[in-house]
Amino acid sequence: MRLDIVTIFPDYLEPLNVSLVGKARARGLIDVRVHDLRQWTHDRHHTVDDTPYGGGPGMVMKPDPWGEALDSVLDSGQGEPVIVVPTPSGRPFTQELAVRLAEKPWLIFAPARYEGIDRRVIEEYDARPDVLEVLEVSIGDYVLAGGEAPVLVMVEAVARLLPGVLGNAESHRDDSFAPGAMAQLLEGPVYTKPPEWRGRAVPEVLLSGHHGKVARWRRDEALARTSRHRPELIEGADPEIFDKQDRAV
Ligand code: 6GU
Repeated sequence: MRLDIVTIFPDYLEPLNVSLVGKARARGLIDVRVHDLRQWTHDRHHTVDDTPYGGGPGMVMKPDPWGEALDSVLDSGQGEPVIVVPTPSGRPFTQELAVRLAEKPWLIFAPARYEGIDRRVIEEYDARPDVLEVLEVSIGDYVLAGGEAPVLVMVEAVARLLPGVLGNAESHRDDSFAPGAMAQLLEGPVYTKPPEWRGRAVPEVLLSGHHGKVARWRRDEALARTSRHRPELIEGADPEIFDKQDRAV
């Protein structure tokens, strides 16, 4: 998979050299290219923002640098990319969207600072549905200073789904929010050695070697955790899912 990121803070994307994503890059599984938006400015001050039409606080990112940047990145590759524009007013970033993006050969991220990008830029690229897709995406109901941290979040969520990136192909089967057996439930607690720590014992069932009992215990813990932290996930779920799980464990 190829990932292009256009930003005024290339250093903000340095964490993409570390850990899971860094290793996937080193192994050639993903091709990440970070670009400085200011290379597509032509004035002495490398201006990327200006005051908003209609007044109001803050600054808006100018259309010209973004248009030149996106044209240049688009010209540098082939195939039909998805342009992801992080914004708190976007559609929610979910595991389902991460799975869909992980199936694409090429993602272009356009994180903005200030109050956002001049609307005409999104319209310009959204008007080319035959060759690309534009998705405005939010990572949650809170406001960040810019889209760079959301890009780190989305790239990690997508990268770990790519073939060969995780050591164990089963690792994301039981993820909270993964489709399948544990769909709609949050993951319960986990334990490792020693069997007793500061007087606290590991739940006995986990030491029993009884796979059926372990599976049922994990399911019950996941249900309890979900009703405590995310009751709406259970209320909104199809009860058939839980019946199916009952028969499975
Ligand atoms: Cl994608 N951007 C910004 N600036 N704030 C956010 C966000 C994105 N998602 C949640 N808050």
